[in-house]
Amino acid sequence: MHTPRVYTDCTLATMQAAAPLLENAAFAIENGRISWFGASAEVPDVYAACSREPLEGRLVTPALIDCHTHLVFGGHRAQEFDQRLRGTSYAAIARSGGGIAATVAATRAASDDALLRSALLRLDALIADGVTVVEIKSGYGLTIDDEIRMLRIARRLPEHRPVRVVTTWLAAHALPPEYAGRPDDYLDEVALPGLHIAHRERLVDAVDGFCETIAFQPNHIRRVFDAAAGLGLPVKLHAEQLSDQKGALLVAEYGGLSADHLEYLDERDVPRFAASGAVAVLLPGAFYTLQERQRPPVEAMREHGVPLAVATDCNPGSSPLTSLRTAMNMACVLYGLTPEEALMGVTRHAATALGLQDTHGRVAGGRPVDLAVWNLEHPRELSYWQGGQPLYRRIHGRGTP
Ligand code: DI6
Ligand code: FE
Repeated sequence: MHTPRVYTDCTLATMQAAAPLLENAAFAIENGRISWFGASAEVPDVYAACSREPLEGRLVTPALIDCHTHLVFGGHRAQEFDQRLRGTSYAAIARSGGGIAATVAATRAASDDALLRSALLRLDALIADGVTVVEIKSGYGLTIDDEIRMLRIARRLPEHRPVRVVTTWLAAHALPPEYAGRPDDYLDEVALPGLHIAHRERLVDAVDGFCETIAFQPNHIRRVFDAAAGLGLPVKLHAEQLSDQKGALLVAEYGGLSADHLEYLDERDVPRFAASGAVAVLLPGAFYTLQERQRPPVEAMREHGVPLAVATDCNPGSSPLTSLRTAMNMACVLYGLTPEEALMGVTRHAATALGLQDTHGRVAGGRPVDLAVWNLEHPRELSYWQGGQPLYRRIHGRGTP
């Protein structure tokens, strides 16, 4: 039995629908769980003898969740950034053998140690922004062994940092050169048997695909989703990033966790997507980096009650972004989210996108405690400030991250 600890004098963003923001708030932690929260002036008598820490008016939020990243990869693609600024398109670079294929070559060539070290550097940047749960995808190995290697390295990160890692099988990310023109063979020989092996080794929390003209078509994604369903694994999809492939409707049909990107989602498909309950994960870092013009149909999704999450999509090609607060700022400035929606998008809705809604993303009695304390007064400042290091500290209980 651990003595409870009481924190007072904070502004508490609970992310609960009923009382989202409590001013002059306090909370108590017992055995790694939130045992009470409420007004600073009303701390129950049972906590009278406990040690108290005043937070001096600081903002407290649930620790942040980055629900879409490709954090483990070899090398970088700064030269492609240069090429794009000179007018070559992302798709043209991909077709000429650069793009994802370039990172696949660099990832295959990198040692486990090199992959781990570079992922830790990016993870440290996310952590400095208050992130404690990170989703990480495979997808730069594209052989059974290299895809599994990526997920193993992702799963090792919590041995080095106090985070929780959720891993996603994304072998259907791009067609490796050795399978050019033979997507079904690639699925038969790599993506699908590899999924079975990785699942058996308990390395897979969910299954993803890149549904795009330059990647896999809906009929291929169906094969991947059928395999996931056969294993009882949830699905998600890179959908409608560069064109409307009706990927979001596939996610809806399979009862998936989320459809991610959605710039080219047709407004007329929003009601069906909304009815599925899946989360729309907005990735404004990719939109910004690729200088896209078409925005996701945010207003229609809002109207139909689609939960909107926000993530970095940290990857070496379309979104070399390691700041979730910057993604929040971009979601507000580029997509018109409110700062409240952006914070929901990296807490409550991000948790739902990972199937963690019962334990993460909200402040509620009895839940494991995982909180971020900020040198800020109001939640909207999280989306407002650009750069800087407003994180004061993290509070997490035994048994968490
Ligand atoms: N996420 C992805 O997986 C692709 N685009 C995106 O936003 C490609 C990533 C890459 O270019 O490496
Ligand atoms: Fe992505």
